[in-house]
Amino acid sequence: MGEKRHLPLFETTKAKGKVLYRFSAVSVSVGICLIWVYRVTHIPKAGEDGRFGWMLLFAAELWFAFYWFVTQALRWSRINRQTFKDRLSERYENELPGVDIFVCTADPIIEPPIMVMNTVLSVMAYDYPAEKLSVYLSDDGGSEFTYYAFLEAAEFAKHWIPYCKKYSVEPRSPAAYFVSTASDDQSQNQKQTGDLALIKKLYEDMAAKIGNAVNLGRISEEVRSKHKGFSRWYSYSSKRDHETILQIVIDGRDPNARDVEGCVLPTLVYLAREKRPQIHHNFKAGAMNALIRVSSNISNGKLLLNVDCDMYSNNSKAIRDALCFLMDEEQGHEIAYVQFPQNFDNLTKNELYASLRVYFEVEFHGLDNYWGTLYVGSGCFHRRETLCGKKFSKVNKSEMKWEDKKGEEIGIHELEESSRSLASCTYEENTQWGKEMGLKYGCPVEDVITGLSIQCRGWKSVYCNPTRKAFLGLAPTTLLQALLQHKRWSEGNLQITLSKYSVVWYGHGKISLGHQLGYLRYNLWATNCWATLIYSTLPSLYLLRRTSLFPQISSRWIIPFAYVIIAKNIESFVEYLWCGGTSLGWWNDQRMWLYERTTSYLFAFIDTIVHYLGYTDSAFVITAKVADEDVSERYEKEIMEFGGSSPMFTVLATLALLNLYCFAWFLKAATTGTKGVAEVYETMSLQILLCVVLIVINLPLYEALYLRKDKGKLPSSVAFKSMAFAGFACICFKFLC
Ligand SMILES: *[C@@H]1O[C@H](CO)[C@@H](O)[C@H](O)[C@H]1NC(C)=O
Ligand SMILES: CC(=O)N[C@H]1CO[C@H](CO)[C@@H](O)[C@@H]1O
Repeated sequence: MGEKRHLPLFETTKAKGKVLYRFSAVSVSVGICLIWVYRVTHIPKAGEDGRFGWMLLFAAELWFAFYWFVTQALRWSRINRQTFKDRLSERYENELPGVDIFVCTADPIIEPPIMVMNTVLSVMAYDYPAEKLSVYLSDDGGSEFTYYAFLEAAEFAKHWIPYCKKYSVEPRSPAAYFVSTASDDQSQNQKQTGDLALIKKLYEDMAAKIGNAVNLGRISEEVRSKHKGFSRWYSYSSKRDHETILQIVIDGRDPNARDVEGCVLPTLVYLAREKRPQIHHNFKAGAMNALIRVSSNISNGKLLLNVDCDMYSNNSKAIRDALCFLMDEEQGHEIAYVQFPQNFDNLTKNELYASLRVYFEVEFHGLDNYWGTLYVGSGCFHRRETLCGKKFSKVNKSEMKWEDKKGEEIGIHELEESSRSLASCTYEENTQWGKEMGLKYGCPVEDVITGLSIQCRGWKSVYCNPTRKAFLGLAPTTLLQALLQHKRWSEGNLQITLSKYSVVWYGHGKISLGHQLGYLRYNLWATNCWATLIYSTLPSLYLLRRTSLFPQISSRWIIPFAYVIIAKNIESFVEYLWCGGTSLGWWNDQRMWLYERTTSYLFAFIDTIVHYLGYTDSAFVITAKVADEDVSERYEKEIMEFGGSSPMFTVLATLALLNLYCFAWFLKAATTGTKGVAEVYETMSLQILLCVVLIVINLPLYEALYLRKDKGKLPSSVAFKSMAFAGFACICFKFLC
């Protein structure tokens, strides 16, 4: 035993491919310096055409170089971590801490109750002692339907959990499990086939009941009379105005709360915190803080897990993975949280709208090298104490072990009653909640800022990314959704940069330089819009005037440009394939890179500035249109969705058309003009290449403008506007400027 104590519960290894990567990084940085030298020594003279464009391009290149340097901080040293769950069980099986799991939902229409219940069921069925497990559903929609679905799920869980344990099924979200059994049915024996049919029938009954209630738009009187909890909705007036609704649906301590095999069930709690129109509710951060307080009164687990309502657990042992870090004798007491990656269940093969693949497969492994993983709001295990504001201390260590509750047993009604006040909307007045305690308020990416403040209090964090993904959610399935998601992220991150929580000053002296750069990579997302806009318009526009902004093809200065372009792209291509993507996926990723930077980031940047100037209303009112039924069909076929008239689409179409017009004009002039064709190509080759790449990457957009007939094409209003803008810009640039 004494020997074994010294074997750690987790191990850290260096990622492969470091030498090759570092060589390419160093050589690219040499190339970048040469480009600067060229720019500085070849500035067009005053009065010569292109001087202004030259300066702008140089500024864009300086920015790109700076940002490129920042991203290298996430790649320089990458590490992987492995856990040893068998050692954990051997040593601590009886001392495992209580775990409180928070599932947050906000809207029964956008987040259908049946999907939410699959997530709830998947986390209820974790391979973990049920008496130590509690699941809390925070329903910011305050919806009776979600509550009803929750009651039905609690009934179904009595069959589902024993079934999962008996046959060790994976994954434990019923919907995902039934899909996986449909494709392989060899693995089951006779008995299981029978049980499977039975459980599937039960699931379908449950889904049908929930679906019926939602479709009817009401809960039947029969159901209402059976569950006293519905009486809480008598005083309910709207989702923005109601008292706290809190129900302990399954009380784990109750000897009658057993599954069909007679085993203990996890505690299950429904919470819709109090909402009043005049009091700000702070979105998800507010919901999380209410959950932290309510759960401390009911189960008070030492470990908290929060998941978004679409992120079901795909690995029933994930809690044990997290505990391997937090209970490690050597380093565990320094670790505040364990973040898992966000993976998606419904990506198509070539990831038309990109995914977070490179972030989570490459960059987070680099951040982890600084013990500095970001908290990204879902799939994260926290120590309760740290989330409640505890500073790291070497002396006063945090224990992550089970402690029996002392004191008298409180009845369930008293417990509900006392917990209810903790979720009232005035509870936080004059407290540190939202500031030093719990998740921080006032930023669209409250999770990132919360993670940073934990790290600045001296704690470490860990990134756990096993091959088999622990959580699977839903990725956006339309272009607009994807762009809006990135707008929200980049806007929140830019706000952090400009706030008192900016890593530059807030993190100064508290976290390492590399770690700060790692944060900056995300915090400065939005700022990329300007350089990208310059690069995707100016070189093409200067084609119209036949002004060259790059070295000639025969000049030696072309070499650094060519090298940086080629090496950078090969590197990102190889990296993408190495993370498990496809070649076409990489190409789609490049397109999304361009689209995000020229719309999401631009709008995020402008909105942030407008916000700082004191205007509260967003400059752009962007509404996501409700998708029609063929949207998912087109998504499966990987046809880009441009339906809906958003200003974002106008920007995209204008940029795409601008490049097309410039190229067409240039071609016509070059072939009929007086200047020798060869000479034109000789001096303008890089500009032509850039323009052609921009045109090729925009092919799906031209198609949506001119060729498609389905509902996902660009609306004609957007088409006219963008044609006018692009044409106007070209004419102005050619003749007026
Ligand atoms: C999800 O879990 C299943 C096993 O149940 C596994 O086969 C699959 O690869 C996992 N999905 C991902 C994306 O890792
Ligand atoms: C490719 C894929 O799995 N698409 C699915 C993504 O999720 C939506 C909503 O659940 C499904 O309708 C799609 O079929």
